Amino acid sequence: MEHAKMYEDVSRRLEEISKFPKINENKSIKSLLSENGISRRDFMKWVAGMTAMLSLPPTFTPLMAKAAELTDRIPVVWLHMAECTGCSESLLRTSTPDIATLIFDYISLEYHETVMAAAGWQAEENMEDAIKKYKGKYILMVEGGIPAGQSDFYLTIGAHGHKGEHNAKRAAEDAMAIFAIGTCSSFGGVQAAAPNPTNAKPLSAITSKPVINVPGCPPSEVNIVGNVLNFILFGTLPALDAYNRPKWAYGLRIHDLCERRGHFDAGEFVQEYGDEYAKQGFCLYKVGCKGPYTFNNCSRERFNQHTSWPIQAGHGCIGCSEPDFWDKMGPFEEPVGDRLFETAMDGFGADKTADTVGIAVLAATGVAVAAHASIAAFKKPKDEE
Ligand code: FSX
Ligand code: SF4
Ligand code: F3S
Repeated sequence: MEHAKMYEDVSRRLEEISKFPKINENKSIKSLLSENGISRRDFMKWVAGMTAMLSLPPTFTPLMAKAAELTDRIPVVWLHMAECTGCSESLLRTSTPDIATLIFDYISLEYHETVMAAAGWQAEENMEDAIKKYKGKYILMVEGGIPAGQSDFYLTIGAHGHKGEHNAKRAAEDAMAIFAIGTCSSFGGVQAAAPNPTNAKPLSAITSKPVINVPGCPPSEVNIVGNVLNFILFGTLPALDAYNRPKWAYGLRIHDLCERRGHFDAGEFVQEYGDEYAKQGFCLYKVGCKGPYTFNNCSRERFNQHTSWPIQAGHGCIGCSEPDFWDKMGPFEEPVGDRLFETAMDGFGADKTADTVGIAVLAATGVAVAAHASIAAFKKPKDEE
């Protein structure tokens, strides 16, 4: 779509959303940010970063600012299934909450099982109330794989002892948009690893509504909040890859923008953890880095207010945002050799080029990106199931 037309459509949409009632009458995102010492200047800097992250032109920055301020009209219902709560923890437990965390904290107040005060009957009532009050107007975020084992007892929740699957289906029915947060909810994750004793499934397997996957174990806070902003701006599904991941976040491999990439191309590898080359920050490919097979933006966005990420900290990427990573990416500290992957790279690994640098590397990279692009173009998301 032409930018001017898109700008107009988005402005109109934001105008509509600004008529929605606020989640909390006494607070707005604006007041929340100033209470937390975040200046307008810091906010606009953050907004400009989010605009670039979503691959929008800089002229969209004022619209993005408005969208961020309007997050206080969009309630979130956040459910937990089978998982470690790492997705919530990574967002909520930062020592100095940044803008993404504050916004998220605010919009998830409506119903978030980790942070709400209610328990037992009261908690169940709160969920039912939120679903009724905001019917068709809330974003559902689900963290965790959904056990669908032969027995009902793999995941029972709350005073009625409902199955997790029951609650997820119920909340999905009336949601305006659905996000599977984390690899567990997107693909099953660790608990779906062989032999998958609880028959854990991705969220997309239990609802016929579209589910946007935001994988990563955990995903970064910017990817979570970026999806909310994208939804507020456009109200439609973003461009998705073969695994229903938004392309603005998962369109490139970790390897494509890795700070150690120069060492990979120069054939400079850490041979074992703690060696001289590790101290020099050489490439971690030979100690198992799965960055060449993994589509995510950690190398660009990092974690904890952009301070660091696995490879910067000295360990290879373990491929945590890919389907079945637990079974397919292991052993995590060994290279994959010539094993074929069912990732978007479909077997075009970097393995053959790790020792033969130069033109071969460039060719392999071209192949990888092309392979990803063509899968994304030809496979419809539902074909993956
Ligand atoms: Fe944990 Fe979330 Fe991993 Fe899963 O993250 S960080 S096991 S993706 O569902 O809590
Ligand atoms: Fe970075 Fe890993 Fe690629 Fe090396 S193999 S450049 S450490 S992503
Ligand atoms: Fe996961 Fe690799 Fe990023 S392990 S957090 S996708 S660097």
